[in-house]
Amino acid sequence: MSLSGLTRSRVQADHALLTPESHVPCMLPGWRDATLTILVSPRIGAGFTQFYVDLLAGGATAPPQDGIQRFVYVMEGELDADVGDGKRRVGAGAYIYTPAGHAHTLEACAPTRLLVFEKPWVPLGDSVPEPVLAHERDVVAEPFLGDPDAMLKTFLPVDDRYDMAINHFTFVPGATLPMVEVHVMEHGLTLLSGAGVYRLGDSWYTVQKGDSIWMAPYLPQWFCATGKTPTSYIYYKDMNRDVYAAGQR
Ligand code: UGY
Ligand code: MN
Repeated sequence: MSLSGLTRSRVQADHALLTPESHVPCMLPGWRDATLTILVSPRIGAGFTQFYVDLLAGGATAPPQDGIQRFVYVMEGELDADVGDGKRRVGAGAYIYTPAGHAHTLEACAPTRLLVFEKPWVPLGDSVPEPVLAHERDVVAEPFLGDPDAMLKTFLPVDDRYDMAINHFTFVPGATLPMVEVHVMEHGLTLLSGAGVYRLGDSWYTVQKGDSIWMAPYLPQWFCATGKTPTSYIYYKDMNRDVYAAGQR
């Protein structure tokens, strides 16, 4: 209960910081024993959607809308995932990508929290992406632009069948993004551990585990990890499509 009327959340035309004390869940048709908390969506001006799903044991996801691809990251709990080649039981750190129109089922065996990114698929010739069911521990981290204090894992194949990337950064305390980035791609991000300071446009925000951020194209952005333990975040960006096709905001 807030008696102060204060929140760390901020919503601007070109970015948003969405902190847990201001989250409001909703129920949507087709989801079983599931509560959704929609963080980023076309309603804020984004070209993608980012949301939490809290499933009770026995709960299940609904299929995405037509033409929408989906990336699911398991934050907590356990579920049975079937992306077309039989059921597999997976836990925290597992992730699932399904191309638009690809049938799949995700059923929780215990209370489970998912972070989901969805994006309208932008076709490119005849190429079609493959579904992915994998675990973050099996992805090799690479130093970001040569900096071993900022390690990056790339969860999806980096080829032009895929029009989006989901990546995972781990920064040691004091590590930073090496420059203030300004780029055409859009981001959605959730901090999975630790804390830091995020520059978004001309504002600097203290951020911590559980916070989510939307960054519009061209938003100046920079990050510095603080605290005494590593900071990690997972983030979305659009890629591999020419700007006319990708500019669907
Ligand atoms: O991939 C990226 O653009 C990434 N370095 N941006 C970010 O973490 N804000
Ligand atoms: Mn960036």
